Amino acid sequence: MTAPLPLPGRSRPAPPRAEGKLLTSSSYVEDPAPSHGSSAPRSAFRSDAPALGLGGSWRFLLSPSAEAAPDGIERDDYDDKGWDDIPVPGHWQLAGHGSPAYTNVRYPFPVNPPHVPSDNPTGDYRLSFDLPDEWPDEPAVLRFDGIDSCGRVWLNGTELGVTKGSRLPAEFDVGPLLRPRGNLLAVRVHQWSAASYLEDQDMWWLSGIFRDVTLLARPAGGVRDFTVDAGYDHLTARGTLRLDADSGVRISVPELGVVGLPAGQPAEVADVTPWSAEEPRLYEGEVHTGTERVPVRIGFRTVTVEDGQLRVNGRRIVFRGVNRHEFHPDSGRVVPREFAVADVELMKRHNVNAVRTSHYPPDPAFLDLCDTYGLWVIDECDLETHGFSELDWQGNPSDDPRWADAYLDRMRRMVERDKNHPSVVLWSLGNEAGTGRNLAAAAEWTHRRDPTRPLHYEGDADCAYTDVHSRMYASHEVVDRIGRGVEGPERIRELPFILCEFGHAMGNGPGGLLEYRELFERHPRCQGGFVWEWIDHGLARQDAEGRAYFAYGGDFDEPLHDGNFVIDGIVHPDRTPSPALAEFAKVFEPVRITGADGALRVTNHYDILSSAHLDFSWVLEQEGTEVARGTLTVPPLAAGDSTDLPLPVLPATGAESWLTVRAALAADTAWAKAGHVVAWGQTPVTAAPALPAPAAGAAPDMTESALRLGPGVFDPLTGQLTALGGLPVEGPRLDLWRAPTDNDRGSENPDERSWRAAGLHRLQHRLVGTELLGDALVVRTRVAPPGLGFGMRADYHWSADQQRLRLRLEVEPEGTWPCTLPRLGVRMTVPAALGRAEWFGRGPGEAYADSRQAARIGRFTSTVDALQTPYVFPQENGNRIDLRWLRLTSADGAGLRVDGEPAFAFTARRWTSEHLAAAAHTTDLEPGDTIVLNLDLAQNGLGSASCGPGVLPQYRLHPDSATLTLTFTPEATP
Ligand code: IPT
Repeated sequence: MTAPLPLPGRSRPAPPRAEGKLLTSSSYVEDPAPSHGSSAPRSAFRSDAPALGLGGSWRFLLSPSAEAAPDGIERDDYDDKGWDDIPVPGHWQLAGHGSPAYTNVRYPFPVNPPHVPSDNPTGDYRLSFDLPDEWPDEPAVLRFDGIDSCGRVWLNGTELGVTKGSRLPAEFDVGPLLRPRGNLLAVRVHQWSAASYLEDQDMWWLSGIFRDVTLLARPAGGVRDFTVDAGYDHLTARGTLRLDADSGVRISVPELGVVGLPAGQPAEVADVTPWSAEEPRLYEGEVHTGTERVPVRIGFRTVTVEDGQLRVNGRRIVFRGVNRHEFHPDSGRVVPREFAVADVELMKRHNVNAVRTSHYPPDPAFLDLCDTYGLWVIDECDLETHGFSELDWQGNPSDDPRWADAYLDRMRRMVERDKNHPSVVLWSLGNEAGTGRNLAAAAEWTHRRDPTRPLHYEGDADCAYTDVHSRMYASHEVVDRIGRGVEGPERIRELPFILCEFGHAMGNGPGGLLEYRELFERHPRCQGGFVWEWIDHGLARQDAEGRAYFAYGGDFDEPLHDGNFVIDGIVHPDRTPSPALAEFAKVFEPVRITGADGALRVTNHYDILSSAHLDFSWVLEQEGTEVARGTLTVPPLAAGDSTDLPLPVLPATGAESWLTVRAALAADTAWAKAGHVVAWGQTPVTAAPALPAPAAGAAPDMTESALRLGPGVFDPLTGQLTALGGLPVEGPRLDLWRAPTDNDRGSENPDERSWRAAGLHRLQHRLVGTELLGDALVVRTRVAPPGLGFGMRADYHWSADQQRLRLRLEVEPEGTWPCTLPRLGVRMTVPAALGRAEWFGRGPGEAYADSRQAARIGRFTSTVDALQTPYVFPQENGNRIDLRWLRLTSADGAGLRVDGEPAFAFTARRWTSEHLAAAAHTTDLEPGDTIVLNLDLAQNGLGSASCGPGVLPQYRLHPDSATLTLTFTPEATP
């Protein structure tokens, strides 16, 4: 007899099952009830009482199911020699055990609540630890900041309880169980539990003890918990400080002259500086008893909803926000502190003023950073049941009484943990969890527990139990209707409105941020929003040749996955900014500098701050080269104010010249040094002089194999340019195609589908004829898709002098075109050696019709390689716009210059659009032996249809007659 084959995914045979008899004690796994055994939730604080971090290397065993996990792991004498080591905090899938899986909406298991797969990967963790010598003989708690998804905990053989609520803390009383030496902590973690039904966020499924584990001494007579309520009355500039805590607990804030203020007794403080995201003034103090002292940082602020507006300290605020998931490309939802700091600093440097903690409370340390640096926070509960939308919301836990306790438990644990953070200005019940009584009950509890903060939940479309109207991905038109008060039921028309998600930043995009800003400025009740989302969740991997790339859904052979929908951040996985972040920073800059009619206008768009902390300076550039600079005296402007100033006295300039005015930090801040530019504006000073006379006069010279015109050599049979002053080239030919972006492909956008249906990716070029018209060569073509009747006449008119070759391309659509065009321009190849670009036009970064605010007029240089934006999922990128001229040169400085009449856009890459479109990862892009150069009149805008509205009408590129004029000049080594 042969041995049975092991079942895939099972490292050991499951124990025999006896009919009708429960063999396991893991029934808690499928219990919708929340944690048990843990103590009442309380504020996350660190006092002067001893604490012992238990992070580090633990012992670990992964079993394929709860049943297959070994018995007795909690016992001292259990032998874990055969186990592995694993870092805590961490996810086991990122430590070589099992693999990550990504789904957006769908649960990766059958929807049969509260049941979960019996193939339920179960990770057993063991740690032995000693107490430090000075550890007091006192009560203590063991604190877990996050276990995904369900953990059963034992200390020294005694079961402490079970915790669910992956991104929420749990504390267990352990005092009497502790030993000075040889404590044994054992934790059994299940990947799936009933709680998984409440944790269906759009992200990787990753399990384990992924946040800190800490042992905290709890001194007798110490501070059990406390709430600091620090309100601010903007009419009197007075703060009110009130401590809620057990009697005997006091608060002292020496800076304010508050000494030993007892709990329950409010104190008025005159002339406090309130806390805001723009000026995050914190007062240091202590909450104390005779036996414990807790350092606290107090920010005075009052959040209200009044007259249909969300106000802080009496001021209307506008969220220029991002949705932030916790993510690191190596460690998943374990975000080391320096990366959280990097996030916050990057945000602040890019004019982000708010964070929605999508869709769960972050590591508590992140909120400390938000307090310190100044970010408005919507703290969102760890709750999402989105997968039920696939079932028409049938069986949604949000309306099922079996889950009532779990909903309350989650909200309580978040609110109690984070209540003392001034940065948290709104609570959010969760995300995409439909509607139902459990949400209503959680809302009611929250309102009662914390009347100082309004409540958010986008799913409550009628705002039956929330305080702000919130939507995701509403189009500009809908936001405008909301702003005008003509959308939706009466109740929501009276409330402030925010876009809890907008500007879906998947791949190249979003387009249309500027037009959202305009709506936030036009309508007082439209109070901004949160771009989706901060960071691409790409996991760092290497291919067979050791080349690094970022993985997304499907890269781990998941049977069910949602591909690259998890790659939708405005920073790449390694936190390098995507062009969208620069666009965000420019669109939402807190000061606006514009020029018109020989004057400058400066407007302060901060919600609170005056402009006094900024220095203004100007630079005059002639054709992108600096000719003069100076400082600009701008009187301090209060928030909302504006001033007009004369232009500085400028020297005369001969070529096209622009004045750039910058507003920079006058002094160092926590997040940037003095000199950091927060805003800028440009105004033209000298218009481009008349173009030099077009290249003409060189007569065509025809031999059998070549037709020469000035520096150009053409194939007489095809009319194609083959060389330019000794440089082998191919093209230029009409090109209408681009490698579709995620937004072109978006489900709500028919663009890519209609483009492919129209055959724009496989156009055929028919030579109609070549003729010599005087000194000009005219190549007439018709470009059209196979199988279809419409097409485009494209006539190339070539003229030249001895140095320059000029192309006037005239296009004329024929027949009925069914769709917009991805791009309109020409494509050519040039030698691979021409790897350096210099241009006068907009830069330095990529820009598209509806995402071009960050690109300024200047002279820029880049290598061709650095022109590429390495979107995790390859797609059209790297477009530079409004070029007056471009030079592509090799290392010796020789190459090619292209002048526009008046301007053009370009991309240059070492592969074609077709290669780009076919690539699934950046490592699929192999440099070819030429550079592919696209010179365009225009491209279609980007929009944000990967999840949201498509390209706004004014940015759509329609087939129309058009002329593109370019002059090519070969350049010798200087
Ligand atoms: C919305 C989700 O809230 C968010 O988590 C993310 O999935 C986003 O979409 C898309 O990336 S829900 C969607 C139905 C609008």
